[in-house]
Parts: sequence; C-alpha cells; structure tokens
Amino acid sequence: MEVAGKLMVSAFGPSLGIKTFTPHAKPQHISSTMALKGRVFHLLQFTVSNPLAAALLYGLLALYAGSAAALDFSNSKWIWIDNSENVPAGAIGDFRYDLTPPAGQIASSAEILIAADNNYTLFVNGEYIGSGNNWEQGQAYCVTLDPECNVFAVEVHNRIQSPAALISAIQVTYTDTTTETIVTDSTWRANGPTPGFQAPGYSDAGWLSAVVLGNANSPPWITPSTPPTSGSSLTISNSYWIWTNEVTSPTSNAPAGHRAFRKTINLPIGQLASTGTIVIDADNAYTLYINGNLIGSSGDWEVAQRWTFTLDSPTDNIVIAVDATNTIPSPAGLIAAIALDVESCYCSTYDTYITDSSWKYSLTVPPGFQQPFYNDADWPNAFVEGTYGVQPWGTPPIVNA
Ligand SMILES: [Ca+2]
Ligand SMILES: [Ca+2]
Repeated sequence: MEVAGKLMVSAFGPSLGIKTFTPHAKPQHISSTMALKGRVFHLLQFTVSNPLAAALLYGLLALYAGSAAALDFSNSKWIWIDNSENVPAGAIGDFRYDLTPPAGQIASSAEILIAADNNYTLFVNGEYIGSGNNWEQGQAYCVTLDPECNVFAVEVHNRIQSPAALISAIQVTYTDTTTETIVTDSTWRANGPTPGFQAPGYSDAGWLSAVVLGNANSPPWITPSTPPTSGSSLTISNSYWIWTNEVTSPTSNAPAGHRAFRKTINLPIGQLASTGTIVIDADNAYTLYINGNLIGSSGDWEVAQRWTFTLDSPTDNIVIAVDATNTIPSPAGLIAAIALDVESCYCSTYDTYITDSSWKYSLTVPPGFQQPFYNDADWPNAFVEGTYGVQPWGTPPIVNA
C-alpha cells in the first residue's frame, strides 16, 4: 500500500506539470501552480491496496487532470478603469495586455475566454476578433499569435448607469506545446476611450493599472458561464438584433422589402473549418447561405432555427449571407449566432460569432451576393437594434431545423 502511494506521487507530482490529456488539444503544460498544488493535494488523499488499483487510479487521475485543464474564469478578476460602482451610461473603458513570452518561447496560438458588463469588442494585434453583450455568458475565441509581440485589447461599453467591468482568461500556447494562462487582473493596463488603442504599436505607457473589483463570483456579478462546447447548445442569447440604417430602434418601422446581409469570417492562419452550427431568426423571413450554399429559410420570427452545415472542403474563409425580408412596413430584424468547428488548432472550443455591427448590409439584394468572392467592401455596417430579449421580439425559442 505504501509503495503504491509513493509510486503515484512520484509518477504524478512531476508528470502532472508536464502533460495533460484534452481530447481536442495537443499535450500541454499546466502552468498554474495553484491548480497543480490542488491536484497533488487531491492525489495524496488516495490510498490504494494493490498495483492494479494504482494503475486504475492513474488513468482516472489523468482524465481528471485533463478535464480540469479546460479554460475557465475561476482565477480571473473583474476589472475596470477605476473603482466606481456607479459608472455612467455609455461610459467606455479601454484595456490592453502586452504578452511577452518567456525567454526562448515562441507564441503559437491563444484560446480567449471573455465576458464584460456590458458590451465588449475584442482585438488581438489590432485585428477585430469579436464582440459580446452579456456578462453572464462567456464567449471563446481561438486566435493565432505572432511569434514574439502580441497585444490583447478590449473596449468595454457600459449600457446604463450601473457597475461596469471586464473579465477574461487567455491560454497562450507556445510552439513547444507548453501553455501559459493570463487572467484579467491589475497587470492589465486601463484607460478611458482611446482611438487606436488596439494597434500593436500604440504605447500605453501613460495608462494606469486596471482596478480589480473582485473575483469572478464577487457581487454584483456571478461567474460567467463558459460557452457551448457543441453546436447543440449554441444559442442567440448573446447576439444582437441588427438591421439597416432604415431603423433607429427595435420598435421603429422599416420599409417592406428584401435586404442583404453578409458576415465574412477569416480564420487566423493555420486554422480551417468545414462544419459548424448556426442559430438564426429574422423578422419577418430569411433565406440563409453559407459560402454560396443554400442552407435554409423561414418566415416565422417567433421561432429561431438551428442549422448544422458542412462545407465542400475545409476553408479559412466563411461567408454567412442572408436575404432578409420585412413583409410590411413594421419592425424588422436579423439575429444569429455561428459556431465553427475549427481544425488544426491548439484550442479545444468552438469559435463563436454573433450578429453585431461587424455585419454588412445592402438595401438591395444583388445577384451573387451569397458567393464568398462577392465584394461587399462598400456595404455599410449593420445598425444594432438591441440584444436578444428586447421588445418587440422577446425571447424566441430555438428549434432544430
Ligand atoms: Ca453595467
Ligand atoms: Ca416585420
């Protein structure tokens, strides 16, 4: 018994810090000493009576170590630009984190988990990555990093006079497959609204340290949920209703007619996707295309549809195109969320995208607009009407199409 116990400690103690087993990820280091200590502590609780039991335990603990390695918010802090609990409506906080790899390490990719009170826009190395509007629901992104210099930049917008904050956990993977986890804390830099702050070359030397408002579960917040790990749980609860500049609010009347919307997703270098899931709803009707292929249509805004799709071949360029119709002068809107199965990537979660102001629209539906090569460079950005739940639409349920 004593021998088996010692075997486990000597086999697990060091090796837990070297390899974990995540189904969708390459072997990774666990860089968090706290997590490591936590696991070793658990390990010492076990006593075994024979080598077979020890072997079984070894397997179970290896699985445990793998599952516990999934990225979450548990070590992240809610941060803001000051310690105000009563942030004005419309206030903006800009945040930056400059990643300097340890000596001799070359950055490869990052899995980013993020949520904000209330709206965030995420940039990596100056490039728009994604946005969200629901502090209770985290979103995940997988990005390819520059070998040496990387800047994570987030703009957060407070909706009404209320607390405001950002929370994030970023797992950086280096080319030797070791990982490092960065969390929001006072090492992030913070400032008020700063045009161009997301550019890698911008100097934040004059910025202050971000102010830590509390742990992930500190009131008035709760720990944001982690995003779906499969398309079957994808929702639009984190998405925005969008339309054209013909509306000024979700309840204003838009003219009747067809409008075209497009969203181009360019996956970072080295990442490809060929399958995914989309949840979509439109007032009053939509016809959905992905990379030129007709996916489906619906004419009932009271129910959203979940479609799964498979592209002809893996690609790093995915274009969502929607012909959306308002049947009579009345409110009009389009809302969607897309989850892509990203391949050839260290990250183990889906990449998720939502309808937001990065979508483009046209007041006409030009022939071929659904093709990936169609040039929408002169199309304007969509008008954001509100979040899922806003009237007049409320919370349409999702059915599998
Ligand atoms: Ca708020
Ligand atoms: Ca309508």
